[in-house]
Amino acid sequence: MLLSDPSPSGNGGKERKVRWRRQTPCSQRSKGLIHQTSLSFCLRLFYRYRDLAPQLVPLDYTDKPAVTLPYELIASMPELKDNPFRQRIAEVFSEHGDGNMTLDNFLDMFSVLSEMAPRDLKAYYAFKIYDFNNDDYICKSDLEKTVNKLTRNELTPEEVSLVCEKVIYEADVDNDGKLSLEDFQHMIIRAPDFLSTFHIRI
Ligand SMILES: [Ca+2]
Ligand SMILES: [Ca+2]
Repeated sequence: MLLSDPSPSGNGGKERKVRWRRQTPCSQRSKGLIHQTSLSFCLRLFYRYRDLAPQLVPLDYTDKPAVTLPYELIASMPELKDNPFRQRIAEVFSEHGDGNMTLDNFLDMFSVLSEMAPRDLKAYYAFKIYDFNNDDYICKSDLEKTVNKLTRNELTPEEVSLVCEKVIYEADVDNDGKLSLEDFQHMIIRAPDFLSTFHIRI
């Protein structure tokens, strides 16, 4: 059964994680992530997934049923419904980028969001979540959306613009005016708030 299937450690350096995410099929990715968590955690997640739509999600996953739950159900979970990034989070972890989730997607998502996930892994996904236009860089407009969500629209546009310029000025190590994953990883060491919305206890 998927949930109890042990797998070799998917741990490794940052580069290895990125390649692994891009090239490995979803089910294997999940096993790699799940390996870093406990079986009871995975079972709890499975039942949470199933509780969202018991009529759609079977108890037996031996034959990997093709079940996908709509974003609206995922976003209604108490752990996500007040998170300003819930839609981006669901999009990034969903198979087709639409926020609808298979069980594998769901397990991936909460494994990365859990407090057990390594900071590098969280940072990698935070980067993807903040990269609203999916071009592998966080530019000023991505950052403005991010800061608006992080501050729940409490700053004026001028203040947001100033914050973003300062962040880019300080974090843009290679001076190309936008943040690469490497720039971003440098930044969150000094500004850990950028990871704060990605710790979810479930
Ligand atoms: Ca971008
Ligand atoms: Ca840069």
